[in-house]
This record gives sequence, C-alpha cells and structure tokens, in this order.
Amino acid sequence: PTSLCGTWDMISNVNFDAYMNALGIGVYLRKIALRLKLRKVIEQQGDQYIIKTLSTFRNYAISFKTGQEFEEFTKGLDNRHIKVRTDVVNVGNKLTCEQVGEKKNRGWAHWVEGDKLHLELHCDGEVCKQVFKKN
Ligand code: RET
Repeated sequence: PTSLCGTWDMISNVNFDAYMNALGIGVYLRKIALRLKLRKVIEQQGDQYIIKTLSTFRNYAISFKTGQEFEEFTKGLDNRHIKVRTDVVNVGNKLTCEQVGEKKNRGWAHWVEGDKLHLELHCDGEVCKQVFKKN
C-alpha cells in the first residue's frame, strides 16, 4: 500500500469502547484506554512491519511479515493468544489482517488517505475507527 511508515498521532477514535468491550476488556481498563491519545509508529523494511501503539499508560507493539502467519499475544489488551492468519495482505491499498482465535470476526485494516492514517479495528460485529495525522 501507500507507505504507512512514520509517526502518527490520534485525532479521532470512534466506537473504541464497544470494540474493547467486544474483546472482553473490563470497564476499568476501558475507561483508562478511552482517555488516551494514541500514537502509532510504523516501520517497514520490505515485507517486514513493526507497528507500535504508544501511550502514556501502556505501549503495545507487533512485528510481522506480510503474507506469513504469526502468533500474537495481546499482552496488556485482552491477553489472548491468537493466530494472525497469512491474510496479512495488501488489499486495494490496505494492510489488513484477520486475528483468528476465540473471538469471532476479529481483525484490522490500516490505510493512508492524504496525510491521514486510518485504522479500522473489528471484533464480533463492533467496528472501531481511528484516524491519525502525520506527526
Ligand atoms: C491500549 C491501552 C491499554 C488497553 C488497551 C489498549 C489497546 C490497544 C490496541 C491496539 C491495537 C493495535 C493494532 C496494531 C496493529 O498493527 C491502548 C494499549 C485495550 C487496540 C491494531
């Protein structure tokens, strides 16, 4: 896709609470997470991506190669072990994945439009939409 690389700061976050609730995250952690202004730092070398979610409260990072299945432990989020299927692919300018595990219909998509990074997170029928501007 259009390069996702860079440092991106959150400007909007729609339905994050319902998404976290669908993940089974408790009300206390949800309240903290909802107040955070998240920063994404995305690095890419060839097929290799590192995506960092940074905040004053907690950081979270994943690293993977597109097209190769990997295992993710969502430490500090819902603390589940999931298989992220080789559907980490570039579909029409989007970097998408499906996170296969206990939760149904779980995954995300990243894409760039203009100077904004868009991230759509879904789980069990809930869709969260986050937008970031280039730092
Ligand atoms: C925070 C704070 C602690 C509680 C929760 C969080 C959620 C993080 C999420 C990260 C998603 C990362 C993605 C990376 C993709 O490459 C902010 C760490 C629940 C939902 C989609």
